[in-house]
Amino acid sequence: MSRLIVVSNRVNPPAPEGASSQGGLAMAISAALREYSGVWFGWSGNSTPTYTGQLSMQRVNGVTVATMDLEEQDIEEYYNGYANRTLWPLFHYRIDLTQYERSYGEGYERVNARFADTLVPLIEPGDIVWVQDYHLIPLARELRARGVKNAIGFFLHIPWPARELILTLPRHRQLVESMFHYDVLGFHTEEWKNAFNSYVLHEVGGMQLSDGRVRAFGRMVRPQAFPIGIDPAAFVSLKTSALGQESYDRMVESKAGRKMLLGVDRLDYSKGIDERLLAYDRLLADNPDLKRKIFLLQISTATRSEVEAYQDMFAKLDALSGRINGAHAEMDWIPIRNVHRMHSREELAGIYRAADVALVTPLRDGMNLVAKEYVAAQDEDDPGVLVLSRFAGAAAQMKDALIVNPFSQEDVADAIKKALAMPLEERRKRWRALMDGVERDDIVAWRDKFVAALREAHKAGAARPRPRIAAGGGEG
Ligand code: GDG
Repeated sequence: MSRLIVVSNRVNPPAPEGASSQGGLAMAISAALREYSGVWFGWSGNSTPTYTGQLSMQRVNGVTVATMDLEEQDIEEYYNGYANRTLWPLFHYRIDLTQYERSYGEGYERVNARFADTLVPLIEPGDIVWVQDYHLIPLARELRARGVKNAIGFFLHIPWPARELILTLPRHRQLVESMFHYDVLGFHTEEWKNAFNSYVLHEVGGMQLSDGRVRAFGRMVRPQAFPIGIDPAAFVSLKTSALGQESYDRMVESKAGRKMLLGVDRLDYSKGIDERLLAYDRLLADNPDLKRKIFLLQISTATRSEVEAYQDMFAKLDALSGRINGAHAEMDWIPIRNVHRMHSREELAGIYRAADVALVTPLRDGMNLVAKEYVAAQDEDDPGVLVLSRFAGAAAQMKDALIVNPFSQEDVADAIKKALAMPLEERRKRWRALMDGVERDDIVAWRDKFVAALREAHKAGAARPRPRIAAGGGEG
């Protein structure tokens, strides 16, 4: 059996004391690596005065982890710069926040080359390499340039933007060309995949084959949608664990008979937290009878504090929730509980379970796992209602949620009212349909489908002579 080598910006192996601090994605990757006896390679998170390319190998709970340090300048230009100040906002449709600095692009190329230099000696014939996310888009090109012939696949965890947006990126063509060195390109949804294909067909004159592959730049690649999932069984055991039960009981007690709305997000402008709060403000202003009968628990945790766009977000969020609380609160009731602390996964599962309505209203999101985790944590007999943005990748699968336009306060407010009034029978019916999807398209299905598609594509590619496509025909 061939080994699996997973490459991501950061690695997150299972903690020795157990897996509860690990997210679903990290757990799935760890499980795959144990199964295929592979290696997980990435940046250590540490800086070094000068780059040495030295690998540090460790075995953590059955998973081999290989990490390297980066220079300060690398971290600033590649990670804080190109990844989080350029690609992240651009791919989330925020060209107003996107910074187009040449030095960031150069740092990105340099670090991808460094990843390749350090990774190449680890790769053995027959290994398959699975690269994760927007930090490492050109990695396959760098590996191929160093003679790597193995199967290499890429999965993008964030949206692929519309063609008109990516044209604002200097050297967009080079970025896309580098993706043709993979065998498979994975996206969460057909929509993101189609946006990629649209660029290839209309900007570089590529063509789509009847089997779904696309051809351009004299190469062929298979773009395909692989919607990521969660481990639903793990969520059921998290919510019934001692800590999960304790947090559920605490929440139920503090609800004091009121209905609870819940938001759980990394504090990021793509998640639509301010817009959600404004919709809730509107709901309270238009429906004073709801006051004292409901409240919103908004949990927003810190992220990417090095990047300016994130620095004043807490202050802004606190000011907004303070204003809304000031406008509507009564002596014995506060409309918003605004919480910044991280919770353990067990606590989170108990909180999800206690929430009557989940508000998952990003302005743009690759998938959104919170939507799936909320569904998995519900009690079958009395499930809550999921209000879900049409701009989350999850909306393509979770059609039995109340689908909203997060840019419209009225639309979100109407959906909250509908959720609060929904009869038990309808809640159960919608939840069952949602849960069936969460169970079917789980994290293991995502992983196994990707690995199978990568093996298949590489086998087919190896059996076929690589086409030499003449210059012209718009493919250069
Ligand atoms: C990217 C894409 C895509 C949140 N607060 C706490 C906590 N969390 C966990 C949630 C969930 C995760 O963070 C967030 O996942 P999302 O999917 O919602 O969003 P991103 O972090 O932006 O992830 C996204 C994903 O990649 C996977 O492909 O779905 O679209 O943007 O798992 O539970 N976890 C703990 N305490 C908290 O307070 N323990």
